[in-house]
Amino acid sequence: MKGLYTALMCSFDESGNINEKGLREIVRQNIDVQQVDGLYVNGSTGENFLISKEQKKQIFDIVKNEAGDDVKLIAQVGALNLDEAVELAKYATELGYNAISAVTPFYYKFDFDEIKDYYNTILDSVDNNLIIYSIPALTGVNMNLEQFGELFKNDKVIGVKFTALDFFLLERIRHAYPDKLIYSGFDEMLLSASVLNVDGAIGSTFNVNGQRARQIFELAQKGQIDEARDVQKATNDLIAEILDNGLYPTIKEILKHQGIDAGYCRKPMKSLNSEGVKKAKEIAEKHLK
Ligand code: SI3
Repeated sequence: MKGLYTALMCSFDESGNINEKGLREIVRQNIDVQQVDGLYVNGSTGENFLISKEQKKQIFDIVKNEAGDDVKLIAQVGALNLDEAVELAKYATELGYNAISAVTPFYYKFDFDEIKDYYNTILDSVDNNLIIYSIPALTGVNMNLEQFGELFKNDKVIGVKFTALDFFLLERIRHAYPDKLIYSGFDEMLLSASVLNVDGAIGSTFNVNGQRARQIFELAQKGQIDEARDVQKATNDLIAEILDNGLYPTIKEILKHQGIDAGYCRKPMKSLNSEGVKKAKEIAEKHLK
């Protein structure tokens, strides 16, 4: 399960329905062109928290059907409704997803016992392994080293997708739990995470910049830090402009510019106005030629 995973985008039509043709094209783009090792399905980038349970299942179906066994598939099933998370975990497992992942439960201020119960409840229901999805900036949930260790006591918790700025904690987790998988979550910090010996990365910008992500990761693994830094610089020049223009809508516009039917974002996320669309094309021309 090591390697680089795209946090997969989904294509929606203007009414918010899944655009199956577009989703299949995005899957193929990631497998055939970006050549990532796997896909992380229904994460933040997939606008998971804006869609219905039935749509989540539909996306799991389409992606598995398109990807087959070409790459590894991780199904993000985390939901505030624990019954839904369990149902999705079972669903994705039956489809053949290689692992599941679940965001830490958010919005209410759950204590750690509640968080632990959430993960163990999901895992008790399926014969599959789980990757914790930790993204404190969006969830407000900050777990410490000991709490990660508590969750890791369940053998089916095989790792963490670490989307956080606290690299002291990342380093501590790496050394305390060498057998658990750590995936870097911030694409702009991939080199720094790679130097700390993460096992892989999961990123939204890999939808359009996966090849550079691989270069950074592999150069760092070989100890070619100067070269890796150059590629990270080129990557961050791209990411800075994407973030400035609007993260997910800009990635979608770049995909469209490359001939992929990436569709619209789900409301309340807005799509780009004509100026934003123009800017997205310029970003693609400037950084992804
Ligand atoms: O679940 C997911 O879609 C992700 O893997 C998210 C991933 O960590 C991204 N984070 C968010 C909030 O989108 C990053 O790839 C991020 O977009 C990128 O580093 C730009 O900041």
